[in-house]
Amino acid sequence: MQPEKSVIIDLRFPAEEIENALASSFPGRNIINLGDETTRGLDLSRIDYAVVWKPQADLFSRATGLKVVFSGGAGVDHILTLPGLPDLPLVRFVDRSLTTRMSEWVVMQCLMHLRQTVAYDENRASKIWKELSQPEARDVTVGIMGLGVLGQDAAEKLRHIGFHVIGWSRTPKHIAGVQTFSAGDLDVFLGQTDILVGLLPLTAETTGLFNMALFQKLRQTGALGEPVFINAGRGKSQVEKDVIIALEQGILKGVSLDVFETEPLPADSPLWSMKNVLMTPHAAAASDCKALFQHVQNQIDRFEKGFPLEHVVNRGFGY
Ligand code: NDP
Ligand code: OXD
Repeated sequence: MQPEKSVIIDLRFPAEEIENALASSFPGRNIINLGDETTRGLDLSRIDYAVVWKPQADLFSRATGLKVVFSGGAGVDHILTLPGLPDLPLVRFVDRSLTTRMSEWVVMQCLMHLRQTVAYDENRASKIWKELSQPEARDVTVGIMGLGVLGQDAAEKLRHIGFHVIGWSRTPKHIAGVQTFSAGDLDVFLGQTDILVGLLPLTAETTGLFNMALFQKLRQTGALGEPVFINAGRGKSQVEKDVIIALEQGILKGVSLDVFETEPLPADSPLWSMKNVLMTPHAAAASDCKALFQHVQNQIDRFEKGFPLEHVVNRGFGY
């Protein structure tokens, strides 16, 4: 019988989380956790699988026998640009826990803008007791750009709360209760959107997409007044200087950002202290290590039984 194949783990995640998860993952397999100093200098040339997130620079020149590369996250832009990335199947992370976390974040941000959290916080700081006008979720249209795994789940949950939800994606979609638009109909989609949610991968087409010209096309007369921009896809899809000017000029009423052009966000970015900016440090939907390793194990099992891998990245499209 063939010995069980080994798996390289090369993840810039908290070491303790990786170790805890590895304790009960990949039964019967030899695991080489490159976060462990004792693996330094090991021969990796005969290892079949690697699970990576911001891997070591020489990983692919050492691990020359890989058959599949697994991304530690849902997004793969950081892997596709790695020097020496072999021409192998690249599988991204798709999992209930990650999807649920992202929808929680998106729903929370939409509700915070709907319920005017920033304005009430300001009033509280000045001890002002004043009720503000209260639009209903159904009066507000949330437009989601990116109707993949994350966009579709967020759409369903926002709809459940009562928001009117529309969505935009590269190829046409049919989603119950959600009016959908495809690439060519972007302007029509934007013109109906009060809260814009970005859940797009970073590709050549989506780089710099959230810019002033786009913000100006959002509905300016919705139930919230000016529109709101929310982004948890990738920071390089937004032009931050345009976000700042749009906020200053009242083209945008508020923003929620989890991702930034440069991460960590530089200390001199005006976004840190601007009114109506809610932000989190690329923490909308972290990968749960245990769930990640289970997903990798499932895909390896499929691969070794001769079934097609799932969630394989299309390198031509870049996601
Ligand atoms: P999917 O691949 O499932 O979905 C991507 C969606 O974007 C699809 O609907 C796709 O269209 C659409 N899309 C891609 N390119 C274009 C384009 N040029 N024009 C219009 N639509 C486009 O990805 P996920 O939903 O799983 O994840 C989305 C992104 O979220 C990830 O790539 C990652 O960058 C980010 N992310 C961020 C996290 C965080 O913590 N902030 C955590 C996890 C992910 P189509 O359906 O037609 O293919
Ligand atoms: C991801 C991320 O892509 O956390 O999974 O950004």
